[in-house]
Amino acid sequence: MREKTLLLIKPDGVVRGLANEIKRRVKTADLKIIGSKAIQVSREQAKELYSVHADKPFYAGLIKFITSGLIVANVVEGEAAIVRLRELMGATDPREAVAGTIRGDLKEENIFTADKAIKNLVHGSDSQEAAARELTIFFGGKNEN
Ligand code: IDP
Ligand code: MG
Repeated sequence: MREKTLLLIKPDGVVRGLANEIKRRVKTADLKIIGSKAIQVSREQAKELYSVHADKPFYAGLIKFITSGLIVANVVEGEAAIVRLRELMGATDPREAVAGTIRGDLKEENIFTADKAIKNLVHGSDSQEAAARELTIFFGGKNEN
Protein backbone atom coordinates (compact mmCIF):
# COMPACT_ATOMS: atom_id res chain seq x y z
CA MET A 1 0.00 0.00 0.00
CA ARG A 2 1.20 3.51 -0.82
CA GLU A 3 1.71 5.43 2.38
CA LYS A 4 2.83 8.81 3.66
CA THR A 5 4.98 9.03 6.76
CA LEU A 6 6.81 11.68 8.76
CA LEU A 7 10.59 11.89 8.77
CA LEU A 8 12.23 14.40 11.10
CA ILE A 9 15.91 15.14 10.84
CA LYS A 10 16.61 15.98 14.48
CA PRO A 11 18.81 18.86 15.71
CA ASP A 12 21.91 16.63 15.89
CA GLY A 13 21.52 15.76 12.20
CA VAL A 14 21.00 19.39 11.17
CA VAL A 15 23.87 20.74 13.32
CA ARG A 16 26.23 18.11 11.91
CA GLY A 17 25.27 19.05 8.34
CA LEU A 18 23.75 15.66 7.58
CA ALA A 19 20.30 16.71 6.34
CA ASN A 20 21.14 16.38 2.66
CA GLU A 21 22.95 13.06 3.17
CA ILE A 22 19.93 11.68 5.06
CA LYS A 23 17.52 12.87 2.36
CA ARG A 24 19.77 11.36 -0.32
CA ARG A 25 19.59 7.99 1.43
CA VAL A 26 15.80 8.18 1.60
CA LYS A 27 15.53 8.93 -2.13
CA THR A 28 18.05 6.21 -2.99
CA ALA A 29 15.80 3.76 -1.13
CA ASP A 30 13.08 4.61 -3.67
CA LEU A 31 11.04 6.72 -1.28
CA LYS A 32 9.80 10.16 -2.36
CA ILE A 33 10.17 13.34 -0.32
CA ILE A 34 7.06 15.31 -1.22
CA GLY A 35 7.40 18.03 1.40
CA SER A 36 10.39 19.36 3.33
CA LYS A 37 10.91 22.35 5.59
CA ALA A 38 13.40 23.51 8.19
CA ILE A 39 11.60 24.54 11.38
CA GLN A 40 12.09 25.22 15.04
CA VAL A 41 9.87 22.76 16.93
CA SER A 42 7.66 24.47 19.52
CA ARG A 43 7.20 23.03 23.00
CA GLU A 44 3.59 22.25 22.09
CA GLN A 45 4.60 20.30 18.98
CA ALA A 46 7.29 18.44 20.93
CA LYS A 47 4.86 17.39 23.66
CA GLU A 48 2.34 16.28 21.05
CA LEU A 49 4.97 14.29 19.12
CA TYR A 50 6.28 12.55 22.22
CA SER A 51 3.02 12.19 24.18
CA VAL A 52 3.45 8.39 24.32
CA HIS A 53 6.74 8.90 26.17
CA ALA A 54 5.39 11.33 28.78
CA ASP A 55 5.99 8.93 31.67
CA LYS A 56 9.51 7.86 30.62
CA PRO A 57 12.55 8.99 32.62
CA PHE A 58 14.11 10.47 29.47
CA TYR A 59 11.00 12.50 28.50
CA ALA A 60 12.21 15.93 29.72
CA GLY A 61 15.55 15.41 27.99
CA LEU A 62 13.78 14.35 24.82
CA ILE A 63 11.64 17.51 24.72
CA LYS A 64 14.70 19.65 25.37
CA PHE A 65 16.64 17.87 22.62
CA ILE A 66 14.01 18.12 19.87
CA THR A 67 13.46 21.83 20.63
CA SER A 68 17.20 22.61 20.93
CA GLY A 69 17.70 23.78 17.34
CA LEU A 70 16.40 23.59 13.80
CA ILE A 71 15.04 20.33 12.49
CA VAL A 72 14.04 19.36 8.94
CA ALA A 73 10.51 17.94 8.73
CA ASN A 74 9.74 15.78 5.70
CA VAL A 75 6.72 14.05 4.23
CA VAL A 76 7.92 10.75 2.79
CA GLU A 77 5.77 8.78 0.39
CA GLY A 78 6.03 5.36 -1.17
CA GLU A 79 4.99 1.74 -1.15
CA ALA A 80 5.05 0.55 2.49
CA ALA A 81 6.82 3.82 3.31
CA ILE A 82 6.26 3.55 7.07
CA VAL A 83 8.07 0.26 7.66
CA ARG A 84 10.65 0.86 4.93
CA LEU A 85 11.66 4.22 6.38
CA ARG A 86 11.94 2.65 9.84
CA GLU A 87 14.24 -0.04 8.41
CA LEU A 88 16.37 2.59 6.71
CA MET A 89 16.65 4.51 10.01
CA GLY A 90 17.93 1.53 12.02
CA ALA A 91 17.58 0.74 15.72
CA THR A 92 16.65 3.45 18.25
CA ASP A 93 19.99 2.99 20.05
CA PRO A 94 22.61 3.84 17.40
CA ARG A 95 25.04 1.40 19.04
CA GLU A 96 22.64 -1.35 17.99
CA ALA A 97 21.88 0.05 14.55
CA VAL A 98 23.45 -2.07 11.80
CA ALA A 99 25.66 -0.89 8.94
CA GLY A 100 23.73 0.50 6.01
CA THR A 101 21.19 2.25 8.23
CA ILE A 102 21.14 6.01 8.86
CA ARG A 103 21.59 5.66 12.60
CA GLY A 104 24.21 2.94 12.22
CA ASP A 105 26.37 4.69 9.62
CA LEU A 106 26.09 8.29 10.82
CA LYS A 107 26.14 7.89 14.62
CA GLU A 108 28.55 9.92 16.70
CA GLU A 109 30.89 8.78 19.42
CA ASN A 110 28.78 10.18 22.28
CA ILE A 111 25.17 9.24 21.66
CA PHE A 112 23.72 11.11 24.67
CA THR A 113 22.74 14.75 25.13
CA ALA A 114 23.70 16.46 28.40
CA ASP A 115 20.19 15.54 29.62
CA LYS A 116 20.60 11.86 28.72
CA ALA A 117 18.40 11.74 25.65
CA ILE A 118 19.66 9.45 22.91
CA LYS A 119 20.83 11.40 19.85
CA ASN A 120 19.93 9.30 16.85
CA LEU A 121 19.55 11.77 14.00
CA VAL A 122 16.05 10.93 12.82
CA HIS A 123 12.45 10.33 13.78
CA GLY A 124 10.08 8.22 11.69
CA SER A 125 6.44 7.37 12.38
CA ASP A 126 5.99 3.77 13.53
CA SER A 127 2.40 3.00 12.39
CA GLN A 128 -0.32 4.33 10.11
CA GLU A 129 -2.08 5.92 13.08
CA ALA A 130 1.15 7.58 14.24
CA ALA A 131 1.93 8.78 10.70
CA ALA A 132 -1.46 10.46 10.30
CA ARG A 133 -1.25 12.05 13.74
CA GLU A 134 2.37 13.18 13.42
CA LEU A 135 2.00 14.55 9.87
CA THR A 136 -0.81 16.75 11.17
CA ILE A 137 1.45 18.15 13.90
CA PHE A 138 4.05 19.34 11.40
CA PHE A 139 2.16 19.75 8.14
CA GLY A 140 -1.20 20.93 9.42
CA GLY A 141 -3.25 18.10 7.99
CA LYS A 142 -2.36 18.85 4.38
CA ASN A 143 0.51 16.39 4.55
CA GLU A 144 2.62 18.60 2.37
CA ASN A 145 4.57 21.78 2.58
P1 IDP B 1 12.23 5.62 17.86
O1 IDP B 1 12.71 7.05 17.64
O2 IDP B 1 13.18 4.62 17.28
O3 IDP B 1 10.80 5.41 17.43
P2 IDP B 1 11.24 5.64 20.59
O4 IDP B 1 11.25 4.46 21.50
O5 IDP B 1 9.91 6.05 20.03
O6 IDP B 1 12.30 5.37 19.44
O7 IDP B 1 11.86 6.84 21.41
C1 IDP B 1 11.75 8.17 20.94
C2 IDP B 1 13.10 8.85 21.10
O8 IDP B 1 13.41 8.93 22.48
C3 IDP B 1 14.28 8.10 20.50
O9 IDP B 1 14.44 8.33 19.10
C4 IDP B 1 15.44 8.63 21.31
O10 IDP B 1 15.84 9.92 20.86
C5 IDP B 1 14.82 8.76 22.68
N1 IDP B 1 15.00 7.56 23.53
C6 IDP B 1 14.40 6.36 23.38
N2 IDP B 1 14.77 5.50 24.35
C7 IDP B 1 15.61 6.20 25.16
C8 IDP B 1 16.34 5.86 26.35
O11 IDP B 1 16.28 4.74 26.87
N3 IDP B 1 17.13 6.84 26.88
C9 IDP B 1 17.23 8.08 26.34
N4 IDP B 1 16.56 8.45 25.22
C10 IDP B 1 15.77 7.52 24.63
MG1 MG C 1 9.02 6.19 18.17
